[in-house]
Amino acid sequence: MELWFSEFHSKGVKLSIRIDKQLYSGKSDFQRIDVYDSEELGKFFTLDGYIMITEKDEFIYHDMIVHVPMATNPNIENVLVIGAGDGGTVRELVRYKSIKKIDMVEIDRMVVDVCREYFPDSTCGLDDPRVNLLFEDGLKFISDKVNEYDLIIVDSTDPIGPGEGLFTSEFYGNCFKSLKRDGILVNQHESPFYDEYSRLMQRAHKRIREFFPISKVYQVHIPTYASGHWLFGFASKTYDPVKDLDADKWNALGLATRYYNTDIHKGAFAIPNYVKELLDTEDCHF
Ligand code: AG3
Repeated sequence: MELWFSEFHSKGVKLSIRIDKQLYSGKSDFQRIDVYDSEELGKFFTLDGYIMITEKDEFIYHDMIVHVPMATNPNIENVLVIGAGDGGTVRELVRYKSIKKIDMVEIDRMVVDVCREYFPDSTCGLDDPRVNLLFEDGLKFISDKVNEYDLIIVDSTDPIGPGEGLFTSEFYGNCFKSLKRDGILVNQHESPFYDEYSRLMQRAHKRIREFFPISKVYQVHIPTYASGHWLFGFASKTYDPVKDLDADKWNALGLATRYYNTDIHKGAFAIPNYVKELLDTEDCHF
């Protein structure tokens, strides 16, 4: 008998993955967590039925959420990571010797526990002495922080369920306040393609740009996310991610990466016309 995992990417489209077996299923206070093993994509885990990472393509997401801001400002020392319970984002951050402190705020301890067990290649950076792992609501955590961080990375779930607060104007305003005067905010920004997702990404962009003088999106190909076309948001107080990139400086660090390079960095900010229109439109009422 064949076993298949399916996730709807829109009402009429789904992605199905043949699985060898289900390795884990549990319910935390916040969400359902499932871990599967598959021949094609390796192990993968879902939250409330949505794929978060697969062993095969997680490097794309984590390279792009981390190395784009780190290459834009090589002087980043204090970082706040919100969400990111699988550890992949912190794994990439700890490769930078220049980083002094990483506060990682994940609402769901069970996600970290499960990932430590099934995805040790992702969680391996969490025990770095510079990492301060806190199990709290990111929205609450950030509310009293002022002028503290050089970089905030929001590696959240979709804005439905526990991730909802991390897409609100209140949260983005607090991010602005918590960042130093040349701070950068990067967030996972949903997909522009299917309507259900593109509405969420339009709304996120509209809210972020009310606070940040520089607010862009960049794109990335993630085969296991809806449509495979995903966006990250890059918002900042001073740095322009393309003009201020010092490619030679980042390349001199000698970090080996499987997806990111400084050409991809620049190219990722080249956005298709239909996405530009979605981002520029004023007539989305949220
Ligand atoms: N963070 C979740 C990205 C959003 C996925 N959404 C979806 N599949 N509908 C990924 C965690 C990686 N650290």
